[in-house]
Amino acid sequence: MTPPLIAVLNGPNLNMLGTREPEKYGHATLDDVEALCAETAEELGLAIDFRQTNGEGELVTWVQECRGRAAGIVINPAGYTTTSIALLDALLAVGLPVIEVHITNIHRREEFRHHSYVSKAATGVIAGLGVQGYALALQAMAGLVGAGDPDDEE
Ligand code: DHK
Repeated sequence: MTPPLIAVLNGPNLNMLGTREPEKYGHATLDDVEALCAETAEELGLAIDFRQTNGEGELVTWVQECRGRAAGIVINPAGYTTTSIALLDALLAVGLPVIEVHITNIHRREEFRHHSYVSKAATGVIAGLGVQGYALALQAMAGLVGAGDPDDEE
């Protein structure tokens, strides 16, 4: 059985993980996060397409391209969480299960980080659990898309 494909999309400044405000975001780099996602996905019988961009338009295009290609989207929209109606519209347009991830607990931070447009399209939201939130999101996604046991030969 072909494993369901999950797009793991990362927004602006997440390419700087590891050196960016480590007291908030931790020491793991984006490569570490990709490795964690790849390992978790394999255990769960999922395939991933892991990407990062600083551009809002590119993120919107990647979401659009998920239609007919991916079974679900795990997204850390980063700074576009609170600003991007275009990203929300793209997520609504593709009609796939979406899990929104934030490394930090955005609700304990500045007021302007509390409101998320993306949450209006999200099946679930994970915030404040560090990069482990990505692994938890993939676990939840496996349930949502009905991923098979990777040891099953069917
Ligand atoms: C990452 C960012 O870049 C911020 O803009 C968000 C989010 C929080 C995170 O916790 O992963 O406000």
